[in-house]
Amino acid sequence: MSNFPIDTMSGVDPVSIPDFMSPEGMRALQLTKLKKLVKTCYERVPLTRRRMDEKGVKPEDIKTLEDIKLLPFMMKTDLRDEYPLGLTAAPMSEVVRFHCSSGTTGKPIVICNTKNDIEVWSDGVARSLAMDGIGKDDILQVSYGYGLFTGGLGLHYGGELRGCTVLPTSGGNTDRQLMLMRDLGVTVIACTPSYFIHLMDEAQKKGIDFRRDMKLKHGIFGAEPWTDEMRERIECETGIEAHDIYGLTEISGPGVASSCGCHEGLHVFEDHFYPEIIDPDTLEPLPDGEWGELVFSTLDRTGTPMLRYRTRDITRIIPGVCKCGRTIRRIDRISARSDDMLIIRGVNVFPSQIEAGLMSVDKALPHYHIYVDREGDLDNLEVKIEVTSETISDDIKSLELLRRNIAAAIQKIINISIKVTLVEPNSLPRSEGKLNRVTDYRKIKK
Ligand code: DLL
Repeated sequence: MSNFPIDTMSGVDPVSIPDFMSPEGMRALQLTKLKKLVKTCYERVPLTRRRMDEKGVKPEDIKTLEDIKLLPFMMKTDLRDEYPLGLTAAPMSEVVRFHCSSGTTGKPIVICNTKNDIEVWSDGVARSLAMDGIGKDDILQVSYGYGLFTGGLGLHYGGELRGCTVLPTSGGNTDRQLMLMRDLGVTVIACTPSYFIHLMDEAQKKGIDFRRDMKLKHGIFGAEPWTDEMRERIECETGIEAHDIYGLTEISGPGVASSCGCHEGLHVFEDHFYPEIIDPDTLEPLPDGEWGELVFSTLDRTGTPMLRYRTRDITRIIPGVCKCGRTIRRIDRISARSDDMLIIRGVNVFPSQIEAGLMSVDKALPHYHIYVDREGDLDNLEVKIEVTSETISDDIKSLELLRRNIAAAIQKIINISIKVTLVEPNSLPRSEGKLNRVTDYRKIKK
């Protein structure tokens, strides 16, 4: 994008210049863009206008960035209620592409992308790739699904903008994915972490060794929660560097935030996407460092602009400056969505806590599924975990010891008793896209 008050910075890749802006320069830029966004939404989105009128706020009342708290929030339910195009701010002649996200229930939501929006989005992806040292000498295999889901096309356009050679395999057909990865000397793969683990398993079955047979150096993983423990496991077994990329359809797609080589949180491309952390109960903004719900305002989007969109994702803004020298703020790894929280016997449990516990035990494979049920008044939590075929044929005593070790590692984190069951390899569900790791029979039985 060209609208930054910095023209050159020696030694910095031009696409990354905004990542190093002075905080004061960034705040000034954000305020200018926020004022414009509020005006556009007020003038063109009837729902926002109505809500601002109800609160007695006019666009002119936004004089500082802190004034954002005067503005109403937007939520996924608004996009559903206004389905399909009620929140669109641009004429349809300017919309070049729709994307949709379905969620678990009801109608999908529709997001309109103008040419400008695709450029903003691709800029976020290209800057994510640049942050990871990926560029024109890289071959990028995009194994996220292409279509209404933003993963495939997002990485595709951003990869091309970055100058990579893109291999658009989309999801599925694992044998072909591995064959092309090896034969074309792919250096970067972009897919969900769970699909990459599936590729690792299938490669192992075929006698393919990532270090020996592949040129793969980086994984651009996102679209679902995953843990640092999972990252370490992937890196240790394949020798690649695993990066975290975050985003959502409503705000553009992948490339809203991305991890750098320090792997201490994800830098938000805050010249495009203004982040806030709020207390989901009081809706009050929280100071840096405190965990809460992530809220975004899209500072540059014109098709379906979002003002204070509540993502439901739980994180915090990491205080302080990153060792990589980037000044754009960081959010912590998105380990949970408030919607994913399980309440077990009154205790809040997130699937990522279970993953962190089980990944700390050797021999536990990264394939698990969580089952929740209720007997009478008591909630039961069971975790089924795959182990290798060699392990499953161990004597009963060793298996029982392993089972207990895993249960203890998880219980140490979540503080409630659970049932752990070891199962054979390949017996739990796999997914080409986002993997659902929880079956809550309490909801199904309702
Ligand atoms: O998942 C966009 C995307 C595609 C991001 C490819 C990264 C890579 P949606 O389908 O709208 O968009 O789902 C958005 O997925 O609110 C988070 O809950 C979750 N999510 C996305 N990235 C991450 C991540 C895409 N890196 C929802 N870590 C978001 C944890 C993530 N959760």
